Amino acid sequence: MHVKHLTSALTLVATAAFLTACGQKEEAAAPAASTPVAATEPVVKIGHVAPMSGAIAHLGKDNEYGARMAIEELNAAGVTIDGKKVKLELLIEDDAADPKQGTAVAQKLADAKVAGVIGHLNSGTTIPASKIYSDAGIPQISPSATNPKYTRQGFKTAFRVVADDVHLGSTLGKYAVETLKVKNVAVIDDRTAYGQGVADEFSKAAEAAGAKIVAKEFTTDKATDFNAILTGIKGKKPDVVFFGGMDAVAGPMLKQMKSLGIKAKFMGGDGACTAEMPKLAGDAIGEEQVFCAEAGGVEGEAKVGMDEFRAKFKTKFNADVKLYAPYVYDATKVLVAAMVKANSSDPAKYLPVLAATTDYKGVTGPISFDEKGDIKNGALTLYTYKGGERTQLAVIR
Ligand code: ABU
Repeated sequence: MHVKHLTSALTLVATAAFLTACGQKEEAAAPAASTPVAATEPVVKIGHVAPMSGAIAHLGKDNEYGARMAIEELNAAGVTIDGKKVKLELLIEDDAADPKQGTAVAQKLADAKVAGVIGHLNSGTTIPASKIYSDAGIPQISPSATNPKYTRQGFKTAFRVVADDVHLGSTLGKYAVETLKVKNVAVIDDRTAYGQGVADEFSKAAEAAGAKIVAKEFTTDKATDFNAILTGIKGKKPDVVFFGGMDAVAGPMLKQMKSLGIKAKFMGGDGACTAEMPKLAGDAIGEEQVFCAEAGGVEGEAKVGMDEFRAKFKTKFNADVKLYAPYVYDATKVLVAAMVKANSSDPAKYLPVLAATTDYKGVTGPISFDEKGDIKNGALTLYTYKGGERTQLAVIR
């Protein structure tokens, strides 16, 4: 078992006698020496990593809430492994969306002998951290990292419950040309593993569908001034600007597009497809001007579970789901379901059971993993923004 037994309470009569001898009063009655002290529940530690500081801390918090909700529900319902009721404990770490900090906290979690890890949020941290978890034999499920490389390194410990950037970028590129009828495309990325990857996939698909890439620019995930890039792009008269990056950069970019008088549509991958975008872009987010896709989704009857999750989330945290909280919630529950099924929280024992997960019924839809650890038959949800709200257009498989 990969569980840690907490030491029993050490409220001994001898201690009480010592305190009394020293003239101190006992604050609480100590049990008699002969009273059997109930052993505390074994603890199963699960790591959660996301940026809890920096520009996308709001998305890290969203992910953390998803994990907390799952852990609290599981503990309340009771989780039994190997005949013992266990207590799940969430170890929350901040990687600040920084690859170096990502590997440092991954090592910290490996040293703490966590049974599994949910995270990281960003591809740029998830990929380097995955080597550390693989070396330590610790299963890792990313609920949001979409760069394909994550699950293509041959690590048996790496899983993901969302579609990847190949799926995202190619679907958005095709949609831009075939549905939005754009001809001239400008592409900007933030030089992160995610941003550059999704922008490249978008460009390939848009070109293959007949569009012309009239500008290709890059910035960083910390930039705030895009005037030079956008001024150059304006001269090329694109029908759409695609941005590979996160909402914290996309929002100000949209504001600067508006002040420069660029009337092009704006597209982004999942990182720029958050409920926070209207807040970040303000009135620069035009009606049906912005199009993006989340790397998962459900519709029809299957949407009931997702809607219930969103309502529960709102009540519990007094906040709306921003992006990937439901996927974090499902990832956490899938991880624990594998431990229960394997009757062990020892990674070596439950890892094969996790890999064999088939049609787990999550709020984000059914979850099964392919041989790489990717979700099978992953969906995408296309969105636009109307009346200051993210509005669903379609779920695509
Ligand atoms: N998938 C968008 C945000 C996370 C990432 O892949 O970097």
